[in-house]
Amino acid sequence: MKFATKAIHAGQHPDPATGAVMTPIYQTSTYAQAAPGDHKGYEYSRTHNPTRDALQRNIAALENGKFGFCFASGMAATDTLLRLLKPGDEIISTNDLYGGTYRLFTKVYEHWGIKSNFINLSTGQDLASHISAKTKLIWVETPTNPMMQIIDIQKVVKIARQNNIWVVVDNTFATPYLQNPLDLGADIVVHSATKYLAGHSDVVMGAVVVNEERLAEQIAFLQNSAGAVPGPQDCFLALRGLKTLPIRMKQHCENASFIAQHLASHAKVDQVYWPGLPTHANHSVAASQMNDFGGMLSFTLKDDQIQTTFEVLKRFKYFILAESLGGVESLCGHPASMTHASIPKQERLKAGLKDSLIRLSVGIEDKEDLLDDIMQALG
Ligand code: P1T
Repeated sequence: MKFATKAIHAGQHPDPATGAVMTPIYQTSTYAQAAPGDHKGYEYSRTHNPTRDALQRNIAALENGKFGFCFASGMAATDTLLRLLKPGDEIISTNDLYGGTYRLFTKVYEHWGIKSNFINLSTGQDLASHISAKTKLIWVETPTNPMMQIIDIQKVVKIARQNNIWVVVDNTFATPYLQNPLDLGADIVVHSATKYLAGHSDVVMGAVVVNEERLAEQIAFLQNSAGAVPGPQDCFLALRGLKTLPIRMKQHCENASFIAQHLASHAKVDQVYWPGLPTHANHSVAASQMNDFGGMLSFTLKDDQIQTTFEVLKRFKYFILAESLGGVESLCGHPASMTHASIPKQERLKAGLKDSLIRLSVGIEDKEDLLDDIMQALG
């Protein structure tokens, strides 16, 4: 089955009870048993729910994986994966990543004896020298949020394999339409399904996909034991959103490309970070491991004063100033004070996250309208 067919059909079949073509919302917490243990495969909805099962199968198929798991948020998915570790274990991650992930690694898990090292994985140079016997997991975000660094997944996997370390790839920005980390050797793919997968800014959800059966058993155990599962209504919305993932992503990419090129020649713009630009530091890696370059881009202003940046952000009309990304509508954000405020300024600056950085989630509206909006906002 090819990608667009999988997006619509994988993991789903007409409802056995009624023939309903769309997977019903099984809004139930529990299931009748004829005798103790004599049931139809469903006992309690924290463990299994038919709407969630269909969604999990669908996301697994899109990621070319065998086992999918959904969670109540992207952070709940990440939290569940970190429970695979033990006190004393260490994580290596990128020096540019979603602020909430950084916060969970540093402010929550360090208390439990799990240390994280944040290094620039996009240069491909430093990784081996940071690995120790304690390193159990390498956490890759690519493209990174919000600097759009690209990390060579196969290069990371090669070093990790030599050292028996799990590689997790947060595939939120790329989606399985653009990038398939499991095919590149990663052990685990994680998503904020809140974003492109669900696609309409109406659901908060996370997802994990793996191929290895033992790892799947551990994650299933944690999903059920810790219990951060999404409700069936949200699973239905995500399933519906996924059906249009390929056509949405095509348009996101086309619109972002158009905008990135115009921003790159704008007199008030300093740097444009979009991996599809030939000037992007990791463009060739992006071109080899992604099918296109995505709908997220960031840029800095030549005038680096925070006040100037805020004035630009206030002038946007179609781009709504809001956290999050990946919906059909365009959003703009100020990472330094919004999504990445939990990262200390000196750490942010190491990755180039300046006060004048504006992040755009380019939606699928008419691209000329979007460009007009940016031009008037820049003044
Ligand atoms: O928001 P939640 O569904 O819990 O997902 C967390 C998360 C994980 N990984 C990446 C790459 C993310 O971007 C996010 C959430 N990010 C935002 C809310 C944001 O505006 O960047």
